[in-house]
Order: sequence, then structure tokens, then C-alpha cells
Amino acid sequence: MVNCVAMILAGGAGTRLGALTRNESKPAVSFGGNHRIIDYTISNCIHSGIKHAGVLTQYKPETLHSHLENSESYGLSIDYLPATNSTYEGTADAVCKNVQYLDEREPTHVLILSGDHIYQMNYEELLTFHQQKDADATVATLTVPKEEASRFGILRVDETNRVLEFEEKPEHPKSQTASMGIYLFNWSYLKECLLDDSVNPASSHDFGKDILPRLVHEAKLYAFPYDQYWRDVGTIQTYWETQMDLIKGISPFLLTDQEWPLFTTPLTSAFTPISIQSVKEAKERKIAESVISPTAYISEGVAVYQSVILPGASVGKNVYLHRVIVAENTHIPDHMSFASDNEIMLITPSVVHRLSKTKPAHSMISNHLLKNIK
Ligand code: ADQ
Ligand code: ADP
Repeated sequence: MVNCVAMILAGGAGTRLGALTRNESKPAVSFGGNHRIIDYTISNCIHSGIKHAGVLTQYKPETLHSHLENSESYGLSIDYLPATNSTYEGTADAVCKNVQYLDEREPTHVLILSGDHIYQMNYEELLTFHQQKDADATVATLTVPKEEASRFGILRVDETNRVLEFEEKPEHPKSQTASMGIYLFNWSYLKECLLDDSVNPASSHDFGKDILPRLVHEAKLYAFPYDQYWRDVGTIQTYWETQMDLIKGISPFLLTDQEWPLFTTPLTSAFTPISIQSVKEAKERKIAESVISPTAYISEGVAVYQSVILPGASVGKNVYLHRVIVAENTHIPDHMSFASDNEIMLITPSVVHRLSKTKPAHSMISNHLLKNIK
């Protein structure tokens, strides 16, 4: 690949993931049993032949730093670029404050990535497209369902894929073509653009809100159609769904692809697809459609269904879990069950603590499910 430096945005607080991001940033959150969310982006960089990546951190970066430091990075040199003496006001500001870092590496291109997306992508294809179009900047896109479009940057493009309009999270989206938050820039152009934006008092210094809408008029901005599996795991619901996709056969390749292995940590996670009949029959462990971290401990007499159990969690005897996420290091005591039939429940040590004080129920099970298991 030409000299392309990746800048991985990993500083957001990820507040919609609730207690999962209380102690660590979203890219550091556990995913797929034995990995962390950022592993996907890092692996994509390695497979695409990128040699330098800057990881821009701000919110609770410790876990992320130690995770990446302890991982093999196979020819990719990773630099931590924390907001030390200042804050990163927005995503563009984060990159702008590292102009010197980039200049020192003399890149021809800069690839802006997000540390919290689950997908496989060969960025070389994006680069080839960008060069063929002779673009100043290219944004990777995919088609999203109408009802979800207002969560994304939405583009209108012409028949050559040149971008005609870009609106960040519009209330009334004009198309279903969404930005994946992945941008490839010619470095000389990006630098000029960031420095201009940095002195604009009206700007919030964000790629989606400020830079991209402006580029439509000022630059050759193109949309690269990607349209393969890609998820932004921004909420508890999508975090859970994306992991269910791994075991429902929708995206198992994300864990098992020999051609595109996940680097960083070895794969040992355990999925045991057996079906559960009823809690009463669960004399031993029954685990179905669940993602269990290899460092989680599941006692006897437990039934786990459509759930995600994170590293260091333990589940006591005769516990029933349905559609829940058990946060890292949460210890569910014997006989305490949690089951939901629609919204996903996040179980943390404080949820367990609160429940253990209530008498006599000791369990949170939806009425509908209770009827079925009696
Ligand atoms: P969002 O995902 O809402 O939309 P944002 O919250 O800015 O964008 O996060 C993008 C990435 O930057 C995340 O990885 C986040 O952790 C990181 N980040 C946020 N603020 C940061 C800061 N101050 N310093 C460093 N890193 C920071 C964006 C685009 C949309 C697009 C979606 C696709 O704006 O147009 O559709 O991504 O998910
Ligand atoms: P096998 O696949 O050899 O039949 P098991 O069915 O016992 O093994 O276990 C399947 C997977 O579940 C294994 O990867 C194992 O690490 C994991 N596992 C087994 N027992 C527990 C437990 N008590 N807590 C957490 N994970 C377990």
C-alpha cells in the first residue's frame, strides 16, 4: 500500500453502553467471548498492509492501552495519541491536534477509522477506488434500513458516486446511503482542511457535523459502496445483536475466517449450541445461543439462553438467564435468575447487589416467561 497512516478514533465515552463503559472506553469492551471491539479495526489494518496506526484516546484509555500493548501487532506499529495536555473537542479536532505526528510520517494518504465497529474490510480496495476517482476524500458507505437512517451521516450521490449532499444524522433522511464513519483523505488536502476548521469558531470540529458537509462543495468527495456486514455497536441492544449474529450463522466468519484471522488475542471462546427445554430439567449446564467468555465460570444446574457472559463473570448454581448480558466480573449468586423476553438486560454487580436485598423474589424474570417455565 502507498504510505497510508491510519488514525483510529477511540476516545468517545460510549455512554449508550451504560455500565459496560463505566471503567473502559467502548473500543476496549469485550466482544465475541475472547476479543475486544477494537480488534476488528486493528486486524483490518494489519490485513490491508497498513504499517502505522495512531490510536486517539481520551475517555478511560487504560484498558485499551494495556490490551494493545500486550497483543502482537504483526508489522503494524501502533502509537497511542491520548489527549494529554488538552481535550479532543470533536473527531476532527482529535486528528488536527496530531498534525505533527502525521507530518513526521510523511503519508500520502490518511485513513480515519473508528475503534468501535465490527466488520472485515480491505482498505486497499477503498484506496484503489479513491485513486481511480482522483478524489480528495472518500467516505465508505452502506445502505441502511429507512427507519435507522437518522442515526447516521446520510449522503446523496450521483451516478459516478460523487457526493452531492451530506447531512449528519438528519431528522428526515433523504436517502438510505449511510456513512460508515470511515474516511480516506489525501494528506495534503486533509491537513489544509483541518487547519481551516480549527480557526472556525462556529465549528464543533467533528468530521460528520462539520468537515464532510463542507467538503461536498469544496472538494472532490466520493462515496465508496461497501455493503457488506458492518455494525456500529453503540447500544446495549446492538452490542447483544451483533454477538447473536456470530452464532446464528449471520457473521460467524468474524471469528473463524482463516483468510482474515483476528490478530491481537487467540480464539478459544466457547459456543455450545444445545437447546434448553425448561429450567426444571436443567440439572446440569444448558447453554444455547450464547456467547460465553472462556474466563467466565458457569456452575451446575444453570440454563443460559441467548445471553452474553463477559470475562471474569461467574454464574452460581440453578440460575436461569435469558436475553441478558452479564458484565465483566459480575458474580451472580446461586438461585438468582434474570430473564427478559424483549429488551436486553444488563447485569452488573450493582444490579445483583440491589436484587439480593429484596425479599423474597431474588430474581428478575418477565411475567410472560414465568408462565412458560412453570
Ligand atoms: P458517531 O458514531 O455518532 O457517528 P462519534 O460519536 O463522533 O460518531 O464517534 C466516532 C468515533 O470517534 C468513535 O470511535 C468514538 O469513540 C471516537 N470519538 C468521538 N469523539 C472523540 C474525541 N473527542 N476524541 C477521539 N475520539 C473520539 C459517526 C459519523 C456518522 C457515521 C457514523 C457511523 O459522524 O456520520 O454515520 O459514525 O457509525
Ligand atoms: P466439550 O466441548 O469438551 O464437550 P464442555 O461441553 O464441557 O466441553 O464445554 C464446552 C465449552 O464450555 C468449553 O470450551 C469449556 O471451556 C466451556 N465450559 C465448560 N464448563 C464451563 C464452566 N463451568 N464455566 C464456563 N465455561 C465452561
